[in-house]
Amino acid sequence: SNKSETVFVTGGAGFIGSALVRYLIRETDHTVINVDKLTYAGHLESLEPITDSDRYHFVQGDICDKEEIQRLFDEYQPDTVIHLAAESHVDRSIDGSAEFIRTNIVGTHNLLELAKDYYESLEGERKEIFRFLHVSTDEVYGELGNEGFFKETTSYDPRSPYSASKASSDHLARAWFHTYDFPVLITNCSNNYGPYQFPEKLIPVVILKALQGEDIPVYGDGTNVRDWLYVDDHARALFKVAQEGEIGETYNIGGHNEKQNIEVVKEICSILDELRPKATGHYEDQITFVTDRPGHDFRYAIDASKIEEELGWKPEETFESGIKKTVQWYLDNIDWCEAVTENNYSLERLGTA
Ligand code: NAD
Ligand code: TDX
Repeated sequence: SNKSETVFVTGGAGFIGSALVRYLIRETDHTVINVDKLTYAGHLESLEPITDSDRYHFVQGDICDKEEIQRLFDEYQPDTVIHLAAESHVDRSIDGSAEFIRTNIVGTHNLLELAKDYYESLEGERKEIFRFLHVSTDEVYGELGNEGFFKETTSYDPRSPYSASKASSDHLARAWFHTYDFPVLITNCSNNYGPYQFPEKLIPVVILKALQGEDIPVYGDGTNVRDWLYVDDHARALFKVAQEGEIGETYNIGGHNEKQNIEVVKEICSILDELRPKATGHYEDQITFVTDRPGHDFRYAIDASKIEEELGWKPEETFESGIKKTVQWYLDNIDWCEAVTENNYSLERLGTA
């Protein structure tokens, strides 16, 4: 629809959520309500490029908080909900799963319940256009061997506390569609990379460790395969599914960029050799093979033909161009990295508390 709508985004201060919010403010005339708890992974600095827009509103809130979320639906009357808030890091889920259960499962359940109540209170066209997009991951499908791709019909087989919690939330979202006719859509996307990714995920870890002259940690033998998608391509796909997807359907999103971890790491090292040469030696010399992640999924690969054929989406960025842009972004934004990793981060500093 071309009419101006209100989009309620959860987790909009995170990596993908902030890319989506920046996209919505820049490329559409929709109003955006960004509800984010600001955990260690949420940073208002990532929204600075659009914070001045009068179509952008930030609320610090927890998706598990019933009264607050209900109040926000009543106050802002959204037309679309795009739910990204989650605990997202596999290694953290292995060290402690409680927050993953709380936010990803209990929080999603709470949001579904309150969004359904709100939806049922709508009438006429407002009710017809309402949609709830639940944003998920390819990790719910488990791991692949050397062959094959995840399709929307692939059986769920999550193997980490993180992916098990996401699988659970996907099942809840799907149940709300079948049981209550609540207008849910689900997306399952492969590994994202790009600007503003928190320095705990592989690509920013490699860039920052390399620049700091530290060991670059590669789990196991580095042959595990991930399918990489530039984050802005994901943001565009999410908006397209929210607008044009068929209610009750699931869409896999991926970039056809399968790479072994070691290939990715070496590619980043060689880009850095070019952009920021070391006085002696090469960044590759810092690569260190470390103890493997427990239950480390071997390979992920997405078959994205459904979203490509039915909705006409396809990635714009190649891995080669996207990874260069990403490395350059981290070189230019070391201050963002310092801000998001410091503990005394203050809301007042950004004037949006
Ligand atoms: P992220 O960790 O960078 O951001 C998560 C955001 O959610 C943070 O801003 C955090 O403050 C917020 N949040 C956490 N708990 C909350 C709560 N209880 N209430 C409100 N806000 C809360 O994650 P990301 O990488 O941007 O991922 C976003 C979503 O996309 C997640 O649902 C994730 O499972 C999914 N996903 C991620 C990838 C990827 O490669 N990063 C791939 C596919 C799907
Ligand atoms: O230091 C590292 N060394 C390393 O070899 C890190 C942090 C990771 N790895 C490996 C593990 C994985 O095979 O690199 C690969 C990518 O690791 P992560 O960046 O932690 O991502 P992954 O575990 O694949 O999960 C990501 O993609 C799917 C996101 O974190 C999830 O939120 C998303 O659902």
